[in-house]
Amino acid sequence: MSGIEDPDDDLSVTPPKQWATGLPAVTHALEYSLGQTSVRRTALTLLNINQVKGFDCPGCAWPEPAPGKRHRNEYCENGAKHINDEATSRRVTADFFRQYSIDELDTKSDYWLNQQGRLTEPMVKRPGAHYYEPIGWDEALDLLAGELRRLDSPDEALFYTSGRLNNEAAFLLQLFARAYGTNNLPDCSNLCHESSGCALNETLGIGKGSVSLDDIHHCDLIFVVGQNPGTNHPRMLSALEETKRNGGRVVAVNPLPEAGLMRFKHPQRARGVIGRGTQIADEFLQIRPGGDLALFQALNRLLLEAEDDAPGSVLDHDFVDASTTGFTEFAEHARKASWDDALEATGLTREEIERVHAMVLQSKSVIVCWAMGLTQHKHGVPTIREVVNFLLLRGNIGRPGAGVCPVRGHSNVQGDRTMGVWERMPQTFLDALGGEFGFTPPTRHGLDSVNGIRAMRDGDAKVFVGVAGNFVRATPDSRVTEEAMRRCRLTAHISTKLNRSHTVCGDTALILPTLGRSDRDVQAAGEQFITVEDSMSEVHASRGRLAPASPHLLSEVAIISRLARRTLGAAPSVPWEDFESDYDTIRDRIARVVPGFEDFNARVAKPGGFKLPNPVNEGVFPTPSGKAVFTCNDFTMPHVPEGHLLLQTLRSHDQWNTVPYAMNDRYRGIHNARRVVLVHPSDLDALGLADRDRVDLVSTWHDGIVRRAEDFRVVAYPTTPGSAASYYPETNVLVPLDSVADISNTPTSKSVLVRLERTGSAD
Ligand SMILES: Nc1nc2c(c(=O)[nH]1)N[C@H]1C(S)=C(S)[C@@H](COP(=O)(O)OP(=O)(O)OC[C@H]3O[C@@H](n4cnc5c(=O)[nH]c(N)nc54)[C@H](O)[C@@H]3O)O[C@H]1N2
Ligand SMILES: Nc1nc2c(c(=O)[nH]1)N[C@H]1C(S)=C(S)[C@@H](COP(=O)(O)OP(=O)(O)OC[C@H]3O[C@@H](n4cnc5c(=O)[nH]c(N)nc54)[C@H](O)[C@@H]3O)O[C@H]1N2
Ligand SMILES: [Mo]
Repeated sequence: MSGIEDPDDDLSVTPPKQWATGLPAVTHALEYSLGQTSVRRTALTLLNINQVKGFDCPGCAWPEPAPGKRHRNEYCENGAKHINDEATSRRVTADFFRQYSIDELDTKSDYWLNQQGRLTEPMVKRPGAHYYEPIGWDEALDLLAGELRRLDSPDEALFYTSGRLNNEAAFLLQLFARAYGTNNLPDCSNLCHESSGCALNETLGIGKGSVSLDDIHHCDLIFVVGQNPGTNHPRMLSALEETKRNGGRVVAVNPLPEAGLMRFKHPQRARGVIGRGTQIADEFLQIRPGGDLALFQALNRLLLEAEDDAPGSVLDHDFVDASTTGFTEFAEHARKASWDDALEATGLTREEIERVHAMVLQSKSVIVCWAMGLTQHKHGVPTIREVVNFLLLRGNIGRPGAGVCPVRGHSNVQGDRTMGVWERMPQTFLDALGGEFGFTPPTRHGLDSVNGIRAMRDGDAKVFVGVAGNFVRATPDSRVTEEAMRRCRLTAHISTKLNRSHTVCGDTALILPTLGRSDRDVQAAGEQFITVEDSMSEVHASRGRLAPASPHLLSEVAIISRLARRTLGAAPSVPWEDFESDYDTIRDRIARVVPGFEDFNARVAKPGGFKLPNPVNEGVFPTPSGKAVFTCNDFTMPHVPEGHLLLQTLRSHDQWNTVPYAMNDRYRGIHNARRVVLVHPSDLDALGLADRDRVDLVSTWHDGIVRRAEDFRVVAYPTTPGSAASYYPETNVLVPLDSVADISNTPTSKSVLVRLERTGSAD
């Protein structure tokens, strides 16, 4: 047996922390790492994270400082845990799969599956079999290629990827899918920042953020909205600390008083370890979930009224006149926004909003950062459009210290989109791709993640290929999704570690194990590096330094190239063999297809790499009118009937997306348990519940289906009254597949209507 047990569910609760990081963070990271691998491997991985000649931290997409300014330990607690989870010395071998049937593996927790270690050789589950068995690479890839060729239409295949994939492999994946004949490239962005992309593309003409690290350091005011940086982007706290040192101020907007938003102790500075740390938020707005559109609309109305009182002193008329359209309609609409609606939707007081308004008036340069707290709501797209209105009014876009900053999740999620991993790439990109490789890419939009599930459910998609993610656990309505996957003729996963997507199989299932970011990658032409793009459009090289987890692993580039060659044969003429042996040859092609990558190989060889041009910062808005667009946005707050709460599903401190690393959520004071639901004490009283009661979470949706997550423990917690919070992926079962954000089709993971059914009392 593997010797790894699921940790006991033994909940204990301590008061939420008022500050993030400091010495305990370093200790926690080392503890986890040493539990996974040797002292030597731990040291080697940690010394190479985010260094110029090392590898990019796969933890998140927050940028590194310029080469000369990097700390010798340019990583955070959670990045260190994440990389050592990959560098683990534990191995999943053919013996392991002989020991456990797939049904048995399916009863194991996400934690247990991940703790088994790195996958080491290709495995297959044949139709009707109950066990995975070893298979050679040639046979595995022939099998997959054969199924792809046998489909009636290329649109019956789905190619899912997470933003973990590097640029080179991402470029090849989308080239392969399109040469094969489909735009079915669902990705984790569909579940993540799609709302940001939709809103920013429409209003600014580019779906990315506009700020650099330097802008963050030198802005006067920064909003951190719907984001928990202490856990999910810890290095952002060093940036905010610098902002504060330079005299900037911070407004945090969140239903939860997250530790990292309050106070920060820098783990790599002496005063961070022993001192009181830096106060981060100058103003904390404890908002109702989904209330952000109303908040920014109220701020916009206040700005318009302030301009009425002192004409010419509040709005940036030169900018608005020269660089935007739609101001008049927007202003008329915003002036009608009612205070009653705003206060009801936000749960804030008028004084709080006016205080923040005064801070805005005192600030020349303003940045708004956000993450999942904005994107995963029904009106996520209009909310982000309203944020853009807010910034446009005072010309806070395209100049130093100002702009939009959607803080990305996966380390290369932005790069994958740049490389063409999107089911709706613009025609200009498809033309350039087809021109370069001599074929005509399909023009019909492909399926995104939610539509991909519907297609599998309905029998319209039959082959699922997943790269670098855990589709079954990342997606909503777990039961529906699992059923949909099981209907497939074939499911195949290119992965580093075991996860639930390997235990929920189609008739045939393949596990194709691959090199991780930290593994050395040697091909025919010698040692290779890959590239990634961070949240601020910086592209740089990443080189694995460790001996690969097994001699049987292939790189993602190699797997995709070999699969493509077998599936497509000679047509169209793509030099897949050259791509596999020398990644420079891929980058030469990227340079010819993707704007901004001219002379790619030469520029990425420089320490620190290069920054992609962002037209917005040159005052150019690539929208149809050539100007930034003001929009009119409305919202309907979800109706929360009596006895119900609005549940948000989020990350604990000890998990990386679908993978729990331990059972603790240290900053929120939750220990040794994940099946907990955080509820405001006043709601507990109203619902007749007591702290630590056992409950089932039952989601209510108008399709009448009862979705239930069983056996949770209630924890009294200072969240906004009326709302609740619980961890993903355990709660994905509650998110109805059809409950999605308008326009972006992103599941509303931060807005799930639930009631709590008491099943027992505190023990
Ligand atoms: N350690 C670690 N790092 C990670 C990840 C990880 O799992 N672990 N995941 C990576 C990925 S893919 C992503 S996308 C990012 C995610 O980064 P985050 O977006 O920080 O992740 P969540 O845990 O989903 O937290 C959402 C935050 O939004 C708040 N929130 C919820 N609803 C609302 C609302 O309506 N309004 C406002 N203003 N706030 C709201 C929640 O209280 C919470 O603080 O992190 C990345 N980094
Ligand atoms: N309810 C709810 N659902 C959510 C969210 C939420 O907040 N609430 N957040 C959503 C968000 S923001 C995201 S981004 C998605 C995340 O969804 P995914 O990106 O699909 O999930 P991950 O957990 O990051 O995937 C983990 C797996 O990736 C594989 N892997 C890791 N590194 C590598 C590598 O280098 N190469 C390869 N080939 N494989 C690798 C390992 O096998 C590991 O088991 O989940 C979404 N789902
Ligand atoms: Mo994400």
